[in-house]
Amino acid sequence: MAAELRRTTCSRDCPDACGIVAKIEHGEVTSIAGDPAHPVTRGFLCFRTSRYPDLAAGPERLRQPLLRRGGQLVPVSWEEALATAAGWLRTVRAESGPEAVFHYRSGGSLGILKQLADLFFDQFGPVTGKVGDICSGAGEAAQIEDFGTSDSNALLDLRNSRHILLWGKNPTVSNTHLVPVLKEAKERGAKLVLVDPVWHRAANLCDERIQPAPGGDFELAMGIARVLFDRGWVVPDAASFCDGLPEFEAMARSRSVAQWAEAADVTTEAVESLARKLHDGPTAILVGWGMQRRVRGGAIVRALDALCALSGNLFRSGGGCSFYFKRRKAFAPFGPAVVPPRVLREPVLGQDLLAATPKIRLMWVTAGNPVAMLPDSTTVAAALDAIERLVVADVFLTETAKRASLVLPVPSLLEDDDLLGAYGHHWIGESRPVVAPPPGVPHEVEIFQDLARRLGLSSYPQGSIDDQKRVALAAVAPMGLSLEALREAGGTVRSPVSGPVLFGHGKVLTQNGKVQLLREEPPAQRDAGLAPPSLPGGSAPLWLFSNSTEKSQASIWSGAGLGDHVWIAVHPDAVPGIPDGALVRVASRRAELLAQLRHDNAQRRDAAVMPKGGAFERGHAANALIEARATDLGLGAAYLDCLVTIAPVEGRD
Ligand SMILES: Nc1nc2c(c(=O)[nH]1)N[C@H]1C(S)=C(S)[C@@H](COP(=O)(O)OP(=O)(O)OC[C@H]3O[C@@H](n4cnc5c(=O)[nH]c(N)nc54)[C@H](O)[C@@H]3O)O[C@H]1N2
Ligand SMILES: Nc1nc2c(c(=O)[nH]1)N[C@H]1C(S)=C(S)[C@@H](COP(=O)(O)OP(=O)(O)OC[C@H]3O[C@@H](n4cnc5c(=O)[nH]c(N)nc54)[C@H](O)[C@@H]3O)O[C@H]1N2
Ligand code: SF4
Ligand SMILES: [Mo]
Repeated sequence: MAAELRRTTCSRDCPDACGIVAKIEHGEVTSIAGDPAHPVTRGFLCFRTSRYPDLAAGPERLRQPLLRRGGQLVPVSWEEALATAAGWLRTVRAESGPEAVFHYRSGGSLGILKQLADLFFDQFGPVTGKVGDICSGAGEAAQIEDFGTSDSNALLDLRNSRHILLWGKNPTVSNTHLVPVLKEAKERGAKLVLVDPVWHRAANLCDERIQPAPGGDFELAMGIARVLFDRGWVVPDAASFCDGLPEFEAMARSRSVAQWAEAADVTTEAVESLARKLHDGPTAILVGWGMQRRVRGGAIVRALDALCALSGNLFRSGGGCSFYFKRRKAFAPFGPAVVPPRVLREPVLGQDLLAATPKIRLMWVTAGNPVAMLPDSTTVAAALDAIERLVVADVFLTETAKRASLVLPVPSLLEDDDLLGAYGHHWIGESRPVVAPPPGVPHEVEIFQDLARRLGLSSYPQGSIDDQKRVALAAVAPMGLSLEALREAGGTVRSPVSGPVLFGHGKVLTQNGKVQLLREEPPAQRDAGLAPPSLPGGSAPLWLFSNSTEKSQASIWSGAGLGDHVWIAVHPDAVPGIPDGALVRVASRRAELLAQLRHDNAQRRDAAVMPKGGAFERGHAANALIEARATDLGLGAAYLDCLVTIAPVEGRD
């Protein structure tokens, strides 16, 4: 039988939402590649998803529902699984009210139809919900405060930039399809600057590299602001479109450029160079997600927003301060917004679960692995273990699924059927099953349709998956983006509700149409009060970066994975006498783990870098070391406000 090519869209939690072309032979996916016709994908996929077919065929793939009996997870029929789930939901609601049920949904699939899981729990309850957003909470809240929305100029508008500032961003690893756009901009003469305490491969793309102190971006931004004010580089009409200009100016002028530079641990030349680049625009600031995962993260993003506005780059093509692309903007919601009876805070979920009174008796996890991915894994794991009924819907047997009372398999990203918006560009995509899921595995929406029938939720939508897609596209279908139009176009269409420039007319979307400038200095980064224990032969406290790695999507690893030990990369001067490759103790205030040391001369001497998605049970999870703390805005998680010490393993070195 000849090979057949089938198209879909990647639904992983990634800015790129790639078009995928799958090669099918004898009913199986033999390889996948990037869609050459997709304007952002341009024919290539990342490391982790190119290898996804192996993962989906591997031993961790869930194929049957599993029910805990006598302490073991045993395979059961779908009928038994769904009858059990419905029975538990009914009983807990009858005995303890809907607030005893908690639905936790994360970003394992960004499919728009995943919101039908939320609709189910809204109609069944409403149940206890989560507030906050550990991924982008602080940054989005900052931009909403300043601009009234968090969205971006069109991705390809970067072709019009004279300078591009990659601020705490590593596109090579976590936004791969931005790289060709950056290269194109360079070919047109744009200059690129990287501002990141960590040295990574994206540095090779850049003309200038600045490695500020971790979290020192606020001071760096204020130094730049001071230069803009001193040189007359603040646009003359700034007061007409900004609120808070006198306060912001006073803050910038409260220290000299040299003082700000010193506090950020950069040279005054670096500060001046960045100010000059903002003045010599159009200059785009591309704000990464890393630095907003700090207690002062919201204030840092607000400071960058202010630099963009005051230097005259906010309203112009080639400019903008881009953090996020509003991926749901084109889609209609499936139901009205519902006020939950109570909420738990995502960044401190373990603590909030343990403290909840009355207790959470049933927790349903959709598309998340909180044990590995939320801060303070030990507390999260203990909180999950204390719940009477934990239901986990996932593609793989994750560390969260292993703790469940009931595990429900769902289609993999190559078997799913959904709609996708992207948070790194403005194209809309359709995902279509390129192969069938394992026998009996329903579409995730069909799980909720079945439960709704069992529980008598008569207004839960019971139509086909295509019907649900049409509901989601209702607002944009009259603008030419119907399901049929999407299919005719090969599965990808540019969103009709996003233009080339986000704020074209000198106005933002705040209540009074003016940019709201940051008015107050946030507490110093060093006030974090997170000193690690002192260990014999241990290093000075090092800031722990738990960054994305090419080989994993959060906790889901492709290829060989981490092996026996998680790695930690540091400058050799930070760990005098400990050789490259040695096994070391890594200790924070919360916990300690073993890691394999990697010497890296390019890193700052106060930084240590680990992958973000290591397994908790194997002692590979950065999140075991990280304290659960919320950010200043948006209830994000301050993952990066973590100090560790690195010490030799006694008797081994
Ligand atoms: N391969 C891969 N790609 C992914 C993911 C993945 O797990 N693997 N995850 C996806 C997800 S969920 C998201 S939200 C996105 C975004 O993910 P990001 O968090 O943007 O991705 P990272 O590549 O970890 O980049 C964060 C960068 O911020 C830097 N940083 C940290 N603290 C500071 C600071 O104080 N100042 C400055 N200037 N920089 C700082 C880090 O050193 C790092 O280089 O990526 C997505 N892409
Ligand atoms: N230390 C540290 N921790 C971090 C970060 C960091 O930078 N440092 N980054 C944070 C960020 S940005 C994020 S977004 C979170 C990510 O945290 P999570 O969203 O919990 O990340 P994953 O481990 O990818 O878990 C998603 C799960 O969804 C499953 N899944 C995929 N598709 C579907 C589906 O269609 N239905 C269902 N039911 N399940 C599906 C996947 O198999 C996977 O197990 O991690 C955060 N944790
Ligand atoms: S994970 Fe991101 S880069 Fe990789 S295929 Fe999916 S959308 Fe593309
Ligand atoms: Mo994320």
